[in-house]
Amino acid sequence: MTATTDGSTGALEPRAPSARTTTTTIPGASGVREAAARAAERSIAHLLGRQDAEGWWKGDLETNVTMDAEDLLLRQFLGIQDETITRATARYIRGEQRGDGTWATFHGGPGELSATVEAYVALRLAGDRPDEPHMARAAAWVREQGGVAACRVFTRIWLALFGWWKWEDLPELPPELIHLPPWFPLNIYDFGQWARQTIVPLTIVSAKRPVRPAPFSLDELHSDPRRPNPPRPLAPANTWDGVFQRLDKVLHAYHRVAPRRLRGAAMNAAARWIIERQENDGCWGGIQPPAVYSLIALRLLGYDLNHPVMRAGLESLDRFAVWRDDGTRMIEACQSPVWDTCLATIALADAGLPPDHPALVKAADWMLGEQIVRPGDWSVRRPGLTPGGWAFEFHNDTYPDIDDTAEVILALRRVRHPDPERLDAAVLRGARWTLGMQSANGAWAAFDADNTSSLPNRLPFCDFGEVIDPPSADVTAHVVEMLACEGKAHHPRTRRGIEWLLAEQEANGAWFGRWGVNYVYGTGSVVPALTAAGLPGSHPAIRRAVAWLESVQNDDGGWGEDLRSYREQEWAGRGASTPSQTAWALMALLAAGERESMVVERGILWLARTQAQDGSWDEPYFTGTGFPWDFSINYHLYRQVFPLTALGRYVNGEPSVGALGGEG
Ligand code: R03
Repeated sequence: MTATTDGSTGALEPRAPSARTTTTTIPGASGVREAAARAAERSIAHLLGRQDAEGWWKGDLETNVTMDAEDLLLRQFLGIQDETITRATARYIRGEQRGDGTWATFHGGPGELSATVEAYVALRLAGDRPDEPHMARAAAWVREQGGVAACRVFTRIWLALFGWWKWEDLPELPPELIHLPPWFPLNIYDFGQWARQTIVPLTIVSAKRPVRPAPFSLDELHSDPRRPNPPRPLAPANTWDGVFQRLDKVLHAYHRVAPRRLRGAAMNAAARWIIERQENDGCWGGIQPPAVYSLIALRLLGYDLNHPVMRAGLESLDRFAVWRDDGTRMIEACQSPVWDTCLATIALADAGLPPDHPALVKAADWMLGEQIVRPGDWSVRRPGLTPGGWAFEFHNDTYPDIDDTAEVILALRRVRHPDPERLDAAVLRGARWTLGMQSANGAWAAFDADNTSSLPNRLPFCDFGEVIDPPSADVTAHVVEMLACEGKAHHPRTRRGIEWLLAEQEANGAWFGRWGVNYVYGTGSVVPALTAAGLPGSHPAIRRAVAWLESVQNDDGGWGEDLRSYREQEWAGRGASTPSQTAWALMALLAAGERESMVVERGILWLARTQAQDGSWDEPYFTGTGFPWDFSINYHLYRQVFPLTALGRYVNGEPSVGALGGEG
């Protein structure tokens, strides 16, 4: 796949994965081992140099310019524009535009309409004129793609706030939703936690239908300015889409006659729900969408910008801003310190750092302080379960996640902490919470148990990302690996998880990756888990996975997988080699007993060859997944921690199960 000058991809169909065919001369096993040891040493030094004084690691969480555009739109709506922020943010947005005038949602991706529209509007707010070449190119492309009318609902909500789109041409979100009990279809707990936290404030916005004066028109973004929203045909009445489209029409009619007291009471209940869930640092769930929509909703209910809730919320958003050396400001959709710290701890330990190394003890201390011991929204489905999970972010007590909890436990077990009883108690509590969060099908999801209703996806509002949180192979694998290391490989719940994983293996031998790209991530998560749980490398499922990984290794010895594999099967395992994905493949192959194979040696040499002098790796490609295809993440620490994990396990052998601690 060749990237052209503007970052877009020259080839749009899978080609031989690496454009360069390099013949790597294998320097003999000892040579490979030495190269791996040297690269690991340099990587250890690099990673240790990036640990915060408090003990955590946090890499930038890069996504796409809708985050930056929505920051400027929010400031415009609240009347809190700031010239310095506008200039630095606009500079970042301009820098992400490609030669064809579009913005994408991942490195090398195709132009994406909603991101391009939001970026265009943000630059107009920053003073860029429609007749400037970069703006005219963007607008022309937008019109070709169907204009604003073809954008996702979220984008059209942002435009409706300024009268650039009609509220009646948006799906209705009635605030009365808040009153639906947890057993009623489409109650807010049927939605994934991120969707729940976003929809509740949007029901207030949808009811209020605010319109701030638009500082300029956007006629140039409509394919036909005389018909900005050409009517779309209703789906047949006997289809789910048809049913929900008609329901939406009824809700629009209800909006016009809704009794003011009833609607007011519902909005106040929604406001209470929102305020109860604001975290100590002012954020909501540690992610951008609930924060921006909660601030708008509360403002519409009369909360002054100086109200403590509003001030804390705005300050929390400021902390999502990364001010970069080039004078640009990038907004993170979320922050990943817990995730980065546990992964860095595992990498350093598996690379041979002594378990009582000060950096590891400091990291363990910080992680222990992050354990969540109060109930969150997850307890609606698990009322009797004792809290004990970890979240992804600095402050997010309401929504611990199972993935982070499993990986934190695996990390803690690699550290010899001066207070072992404290560590044991925290691990035990976390493992019990995780066991209690198992879904009915035997697997684990990210934030909730049994969050699998098929109805939310059918709502006209839900046209972006995922809106439910079903179990996935990668999270289930991380849990199974953790339970095995805790001596629970034969626990009935662990066995159910293993059976589920074996049943989920794809025909080609891979596993799907929900929170990482994609089949290489899923397979790189599952194989180490199954072998940690006692499956031999000779198990047919493991052999099929090894065969698949060998079949998709690039000519240069690395592995890579383009995000297009979420859309087109032929991209499965195909793409330019990247450090994190090469590492995931190696972690699976090493766990499967392939240490001596040429395939592994070529992969190890690819990592050694592509490492920078300072011990780091570069990775412009996005290998993290927020929502398959719709929302991709470049976790900037992935390119450092996973290669070190793979190199460490190649040099030192697999972390031995059980020896890491935990009772039988
Ligand atoms: C692999 C790590 C462990 N994992 C944590 C994953 C966290 C991923 C970042 C979450 O950030 C989000 C950004 C979002 N955007 N839009 C939405 C959203 C959610 C999370 C969103 C989409 C649809 C709806 C509501 C919000 Br409805 C930018 C478990």
